Amino acid sequence: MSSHEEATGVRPVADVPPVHGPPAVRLLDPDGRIVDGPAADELLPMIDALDDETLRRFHRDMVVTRCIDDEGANLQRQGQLALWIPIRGQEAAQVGLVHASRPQDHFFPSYREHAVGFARGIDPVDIIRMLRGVTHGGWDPAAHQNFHLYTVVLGSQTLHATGYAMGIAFDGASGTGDPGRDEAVVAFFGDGASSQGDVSEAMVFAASFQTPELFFLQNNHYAISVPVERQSRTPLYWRGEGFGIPSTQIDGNDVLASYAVSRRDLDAARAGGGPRLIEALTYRIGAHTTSDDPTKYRSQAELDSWVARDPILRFERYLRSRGESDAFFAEVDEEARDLADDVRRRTIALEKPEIGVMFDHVYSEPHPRIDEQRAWFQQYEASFGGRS
Ligand SMILES: Cc1ncc(C[n+]2csc(CCOP(=O)(O)OP(=O)(O)O)c2C)c(N)n1
Repeated sequence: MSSHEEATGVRPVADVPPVHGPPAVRLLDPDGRIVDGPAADELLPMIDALDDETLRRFHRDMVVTRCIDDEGANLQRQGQLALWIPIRGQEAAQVGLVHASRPQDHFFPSYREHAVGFARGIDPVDIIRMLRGVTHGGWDPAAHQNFHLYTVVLGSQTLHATGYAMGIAFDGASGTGDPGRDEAVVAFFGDGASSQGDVSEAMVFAASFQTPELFFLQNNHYAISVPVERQSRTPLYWRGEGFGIPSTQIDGNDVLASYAVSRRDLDAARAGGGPRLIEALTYRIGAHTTSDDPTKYRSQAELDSWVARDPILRFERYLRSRGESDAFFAEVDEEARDLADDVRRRTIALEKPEIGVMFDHVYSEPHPRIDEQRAWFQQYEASFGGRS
């Protein structure tokens, strides 16, 4: 009996055929050493072209995300947030991708893309605001570095992303030959979401209309408690190939692999080469959300094996081998701590929205029915005497 079967009583899918295909692209091994090989020949020149400051930035963005992520979980435990969605373990996949993008690219996240947001320059409190329930949405991507609203309905954002990418193609805003202007779209989704019909539909349209788009699949091995083996009998990146979308599997805990493959694929998509898919093999170290208990469906041994492949430690080893000092790592840790403290202070200071604000943008013009509903709601809230 496997550990998963023992923990859940669910039998794993039987007779999964052996998987063939190239190994996942990896440029950095868990000890932080550059890996040689065919992928390296193609991709390492992109890494060699990065200056020290950019490499430091990769580390900083991962550490800041982790620190704010821990703070988010603490805030939830203290009753300050309704929910938190931990990202620990997935920092490298996301940070590498962000640094491979251009400011004009649009991101359509799911709900665990905190590192994408933070590395892109989103104020963490804007994300926390949603999880504290003090906003009814109304997110303007143009005011948020082209980072669209978090999406909880699994896979639906891949359709939004593909529609947006089709718009870019129809407007002639990609493939112009000017990389400074050409735009692309990134659609984020997970291994569980890959079972949603929406994702297949999005890939059909993307392939048919050759959208300037990157499907970024973070395979963190679980859809809440369901292991990836139950979602697919083949590696997930084969799905993309089946739709005619060139697809690559990467070691998602290697920030350099994520950067280089994303850079290659986004450049190709922006230049008019059609959609691409990346499957980043990674692991959600924490719970699915703060409402979940992963010890019910994962073994300690499995968890330990992934903790040993921690993406931040791996990159820190690499930076140290290049001569980065203790002082640098201490400085980043302190900066991350300060930012997390600031996020905590500002979260607790967030005010409740005014009663009735949810009625404001239902119609562009005044509407008697809405006025009636607003008045009823205000009266209802008032009946609690300020205790609601
Ligand atoms: C359409 C839909 N069905 C079911 C759910 C409930 N649900 C929320 S998260 C989740 C698992 C998603 O797993 P995955 O796509 O691998 O993303 P991860 O949470 O691992 O990042 C499910 C089934 C939902 N939010 N939307």
